[in-house]
Amino acid sequence: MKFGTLYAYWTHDWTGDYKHFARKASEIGFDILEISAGDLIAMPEKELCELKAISKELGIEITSNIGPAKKYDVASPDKNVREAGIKFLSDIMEKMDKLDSRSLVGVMYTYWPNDFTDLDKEGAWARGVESVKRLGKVAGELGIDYCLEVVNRFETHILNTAEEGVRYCKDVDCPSVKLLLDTFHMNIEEDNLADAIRLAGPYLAHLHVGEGNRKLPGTGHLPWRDIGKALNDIGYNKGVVMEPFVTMGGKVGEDIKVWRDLSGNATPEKMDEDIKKSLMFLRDAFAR
Ligand SMILES: [Mn+2]
Repeated sequence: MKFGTLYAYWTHDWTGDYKHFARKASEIGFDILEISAGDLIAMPEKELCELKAISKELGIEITSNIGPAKKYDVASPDKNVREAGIKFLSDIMEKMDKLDSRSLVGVMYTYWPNDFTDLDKEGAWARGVESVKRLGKVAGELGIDYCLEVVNRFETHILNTAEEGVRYCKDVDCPSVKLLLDTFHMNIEEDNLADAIRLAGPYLAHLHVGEGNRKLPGTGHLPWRDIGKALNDIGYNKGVVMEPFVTMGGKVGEDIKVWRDLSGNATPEKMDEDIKKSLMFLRDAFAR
């Protein structure tokens, strides 16, 4: 398994200096830095090349995360919106190819967060499947894993459990279309986290990790050794990426709903120490 973190642990904006965060992630001992895929669209060629060069030099893999805006909803009842979404996500994958980022992860079967004004789940499912079939083809041609994130009921009504995720992947029926499970969402929706991972089996191609309150793994009550055992049972060898959200402020704090400090008022130095400790804990808990 390869271990990583989302850059947003260190910032309050859904963007940032990824070269800086790649260096930071590497210093702490990570294998992966996860960035905002939406940023790649406007990123000049030169910057893409520089980020690619630095990540290669550091031995850091870049994964790309997206929660598409409603205007790019590939499951929208409006055909023009669906087409705009397919173009947007295809353009992102072209940029990812230049960056040599081979995993697109997130809610790329609809938009995020859902506003729950249209609750036609069946319709959104069927339209999304048709769009994702086309996107999966683009992903396959570029050698990208297109990992659909299963999220909790407060963020979408379409995919809330691993069982739904597997059913959706089977409907799409495209080898590049896989699943992303996230322990924070699973803690809300699944009966048993380890069983959900076993159910996802070969469809699982990315894992987000965080405690039930999105604090660093190892600081709360989630059954990390059981999760690790399930991952080893299915022969999981892909990304395990933390998404810790522990400080208030900015668009990140607002979107993630961080209304209090969860870091223990940590200094920047302590934040780095804490994430390093969590990484060591996870590597141990997930060891075979
Ligand atoms: Mn996630």
